[in-house]
Amino acid sequence: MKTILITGAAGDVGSHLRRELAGKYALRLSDLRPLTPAKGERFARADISNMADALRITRGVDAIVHLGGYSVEGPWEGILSANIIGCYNVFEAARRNGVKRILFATSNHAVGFYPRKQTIDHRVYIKPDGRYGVSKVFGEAVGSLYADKYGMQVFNMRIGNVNPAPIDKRRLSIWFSPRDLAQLVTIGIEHPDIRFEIVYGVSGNTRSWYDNSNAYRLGYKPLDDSELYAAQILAKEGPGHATGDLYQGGTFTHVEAVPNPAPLPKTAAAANQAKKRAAKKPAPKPARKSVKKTKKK
Ligand code: 15L
Repeated sequence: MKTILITGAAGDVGSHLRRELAGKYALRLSDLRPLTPAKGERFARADISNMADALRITRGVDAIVHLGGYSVEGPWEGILSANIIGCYNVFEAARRNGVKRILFATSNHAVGFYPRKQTIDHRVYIKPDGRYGVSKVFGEAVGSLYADKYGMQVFNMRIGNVNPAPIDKRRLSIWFSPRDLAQLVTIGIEHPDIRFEIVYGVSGNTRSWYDNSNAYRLGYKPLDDSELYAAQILAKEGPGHATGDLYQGGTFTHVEAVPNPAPLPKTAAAANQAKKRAAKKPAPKPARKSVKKTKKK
């Protein structure tokens, strides 16, 4: 039985994946948050922005499903440490530990600024819709480098929205059911010819704005289609947003117009408060300059 490391295992996607893959693989789990492992799982708490932790968790595994990091738009400090430094550390630690295969959970937000009326495939130029999207593009780029330079086998899944059922109109186009997620991940782990691939992590949705032919070429046959839920979802859909509704990334394309949805990490929040307090202090009065009077002619 293969041993698979899932980073970010305590998150939503990780929880669905653990349930779906139970018994199929020996699961090693890691997360910054605590987690109680089920039978057949092993858990190691780790901060992937720390290379020593990344080296510790990637030792002795056959493949890594890298889900760890920020999963929404958020403050740059958090994204930098978890999604940029953390992602680099996971790839580099895998290389040093001789782990050949990485499945990287990239996101629809790596290409979220494509308009909804356009169908895109795995070859389109990147169009991130926020700092989170940029961090996913970074991960795809690191994967490309490690595939070309070190012969690693990298499977990038631009994941839509993993949920037992789609939750709104936009998600009808990007819904990814847990069992389809498990099927795609299994292809990423088992397919003999993976070098560097980009696929869309979505179910076989009628309203999809992706041409997912690359996933189908590798054997993916999604079992679910969000259309089953469409009437019910559309009936309760709210008024929408002028910008968000134009683009595939939805709210991620305008999220800065509203309060930031992700809380700052404690240290960064404290630093910000200190800055605000310093900014409020009245500035010292400038020294009075002697102004020479010019004679009126
Ligand atoms: C993502 O990339 C996020 O990880 C997930 O939380 C959802 O927000 C999803 O995209 C989405 O676009 O719905």
